[in-house]
Amino acid sequence: MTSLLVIVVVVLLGIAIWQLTKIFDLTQVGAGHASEDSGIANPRDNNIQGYFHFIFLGFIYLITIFSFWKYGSVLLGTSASEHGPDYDNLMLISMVLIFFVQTITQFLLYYFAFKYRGKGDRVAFYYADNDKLEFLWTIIPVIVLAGLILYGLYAWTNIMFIEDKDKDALYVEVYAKQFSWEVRYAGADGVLGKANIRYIDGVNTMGVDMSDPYAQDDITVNELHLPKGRQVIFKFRSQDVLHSAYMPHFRAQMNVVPGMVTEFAFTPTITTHEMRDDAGIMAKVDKINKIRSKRSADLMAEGGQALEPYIFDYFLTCNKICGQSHYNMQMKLVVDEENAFNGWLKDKTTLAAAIKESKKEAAAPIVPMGDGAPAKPADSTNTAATKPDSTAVAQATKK
Ligand SMILES: [Cu+2]
Repeated sequence: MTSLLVIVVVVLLGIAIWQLTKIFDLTQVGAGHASEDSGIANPRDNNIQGYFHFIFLGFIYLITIFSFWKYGSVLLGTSASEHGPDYDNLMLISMVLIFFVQTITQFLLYYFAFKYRGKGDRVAFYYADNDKLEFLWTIIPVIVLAGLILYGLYAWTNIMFIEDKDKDALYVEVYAKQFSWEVRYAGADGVLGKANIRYIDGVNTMGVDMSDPYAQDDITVNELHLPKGRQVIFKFRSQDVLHSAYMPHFRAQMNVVPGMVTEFAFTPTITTHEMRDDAGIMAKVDKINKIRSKRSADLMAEGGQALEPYIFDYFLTCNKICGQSHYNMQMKLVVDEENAFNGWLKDKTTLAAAIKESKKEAAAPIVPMGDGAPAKPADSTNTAATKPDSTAVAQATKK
């Protein structure tokens, strides 16, 4: 670190000395020493600079086209939530507008810089003002921006306004901590029991207040399952630092803030299975698997094991740099048909039962199984089993 600082200081010192010599050169102007490299632009310099503007303009256009061609495929594909198309529309309109305006204004900027480059004894033309022009270039952006902002506000309120539309919304708590997620379902009563960090104890890793009657049927898991076509109201809590729950396929993101509950709601519209047949997703999966098979070949050449092919799954990921392992803070997200979802949830043990079980286990002497390993609960997605869910997605992005 110290040597880096020394290098930076030496470089800065070098630049300072170089600049000082330039100032010295400038003081010599008009003292009879003016030459080709005097630092004063001559007509030839002005011409070269004028053409450079056009080269730079071409560069901007080309890099834009190249980026669309090369990276267009990494944009978010089909949205899988009810509000998704509105969100995408707002994004598209804003981007098209920005793109259109910037293409024209950049051209004008560089064209005029070229057209009025220094030439002979041409001097700047003094032009005080033009009311009509000023009015036009004020009123057009005002109208366009006002329209965009109003439309944005309308879309934003529609997305962010949470109401239990069908009185049948699913309440889900998403709990963030360095560096994993946990999920709690409200159970049959549809109400999440109170929770506080002080109640964290053993298998009660989310600090649910077990004296609250509403908490008795709450279910904690570490894989997020959602039913298609039913509104899901999320309550976010954080145990430690600021996280951000990001579900890109659903166009959903909400900060997860320690000490408070944040909310978001959406209705999933495409199940995981349906999304796997989406053309855009299939292309992405193909691309990932091509990279994987190449990597597998290298690994096997080194005597390692081949990577498993990637299968698409939705995911919830942290979008706030929250610490060292932030990059791997992901959770698998599954969207099922309502029946399949209900079946999945029905099989889960409630937190109350898990606590009871763990107390019983703690009281009983440990009896090792045949292979010497302690007995494990059968259900691996229940948090009560304290087994981290390392999903395929988390593994796929880790490199
Ligand atoms: Cu995080």
